[in-house]
Amino acid sequence: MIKIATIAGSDASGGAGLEADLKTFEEYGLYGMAAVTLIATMDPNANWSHRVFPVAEEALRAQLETIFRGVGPHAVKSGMLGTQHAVDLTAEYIRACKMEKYVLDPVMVCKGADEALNPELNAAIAEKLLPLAHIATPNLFEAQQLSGLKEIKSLEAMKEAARIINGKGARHVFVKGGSKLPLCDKAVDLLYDGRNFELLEDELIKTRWTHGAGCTTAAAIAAGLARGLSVPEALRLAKRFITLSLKQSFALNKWVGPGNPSGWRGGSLFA
Ligand code: PXL
Repeated sequence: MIKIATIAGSDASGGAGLEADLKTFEEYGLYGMAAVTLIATMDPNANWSHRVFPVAEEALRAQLETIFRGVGPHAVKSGMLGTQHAVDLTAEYIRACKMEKYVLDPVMVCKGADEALNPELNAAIAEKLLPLAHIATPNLFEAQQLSGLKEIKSLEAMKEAARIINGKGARHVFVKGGSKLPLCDKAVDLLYDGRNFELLEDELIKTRWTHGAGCTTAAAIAAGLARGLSVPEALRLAKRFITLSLKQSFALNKWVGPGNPSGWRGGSLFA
């Protein structure tokens, strides 16, 4: 059995965070494990506003010890870390266990909460985690934060950001333009491997319900690497996976809706 782990926040609503990661790992036929960095809740009595409850350093270290030294995953993905100690511990275990297949999803925002979660953590993510990442998967906002560029509204700017982020240590940079690139009728993402750019395009799924799409994409990339795919192969498969997931997205309530990681199956056991 191929084993894979996520170091991420728990999204109590189930669409993003480690819940999205574990669902995705399952779809890829892998054995998934999770180290919880924080618990994110959303308040139905306050317009779905988010609260974040960090997990204490000792409890996170104990989880990483279980996963890395107790089991030994083939690949690891990190998502929302939320605290300085979570950044430090992630770096410590990835480095000490020589984890090659590490996908860094530098989560800085939640959809529906536009402001950066912990601006002071972004520098720590760049400094401590980018140099360890086999692939970093920033969206446009995160690429802007990590590169220091003022705005990213074109393919040229995405390329420039990818170059800068590669220069900070990430071996591959996957900038997720997704639906956010202006004047574009495709979902466009960009891979840079330090030498060449590859543009990945797929159909643009027009839906409001995209909660967890970033988490799911990064989890699918890590899952592809765990299964032995090359980086370009893993990215292409992940992109197909998220497109099919978004085709079956749905509303949880009036505020939020996730994609469906089982969308690729095109049906249901109970159909
Ligand atoms: O989608 C970003 C994200 C990541 N991780 C957790 C979250 C969210 C957004 O809600 O709750 C735990």
